[in-house]
Amino acid sequence: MNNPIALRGFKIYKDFLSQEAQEGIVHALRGVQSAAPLFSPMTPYGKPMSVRMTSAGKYGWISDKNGYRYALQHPNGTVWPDIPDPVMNIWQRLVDPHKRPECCLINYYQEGARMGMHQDRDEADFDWPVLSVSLGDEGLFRIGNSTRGGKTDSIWLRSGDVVVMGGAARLCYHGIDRIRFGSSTLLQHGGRLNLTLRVVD
Ligand code: MD6
Ligand code: FE
Repeated sequence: MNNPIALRGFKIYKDFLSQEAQEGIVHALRGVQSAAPLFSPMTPYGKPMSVRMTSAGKYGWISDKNGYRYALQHPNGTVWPDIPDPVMNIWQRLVDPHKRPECCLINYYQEGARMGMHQDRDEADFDWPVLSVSLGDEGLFRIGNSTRGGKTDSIWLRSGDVVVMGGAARLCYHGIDRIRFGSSTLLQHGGRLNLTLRVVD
């Protein structure tokens, strides 16, 4: 395993996943998405997000007119499918072999999609990191500070890269400015998938 790059306290493991490992995860995610289809969340301000989402695990992350929160059910009323083993395995290797994350949020970026600067703070215990896996097209990841604004640094996340946001970085603002649509052939219809694993309770 290569040593991670440290950027503002984020640990970035470039090329963590082999091509075969990436393909295995994409295959497993097709099963997740058939049980829990991607949907377009509405922000509490009534604007649709450009990213489509679904989740696996005990909880899924949802957003609608009532706000952002973790929910036990997909908007279609079904419980979320299990987090696929090859995804859980990454957490066990990089974070903790025993404590399991309770949510795998799946974000899909079609051409033109982006994610504004945000903190991940809907979880109960910020001592657990958030781990993210990038698949498909490259995304320009921007990292800021624990309060909004100020200087930022950016890095392109490529397919197979894994990021761990923990410690002092756990509440840093971050986002995806843009993707390079068509830069990867991993996904059948192009675009970018980002998985984030979280301990929720
Ligand atoms: C993305 N990532 O890469 C968005 N959050 O599409 C995140 O929002 C994120 O990469 C928490 C920890 C790592 C991340
Ligand atoms: Fe995030």
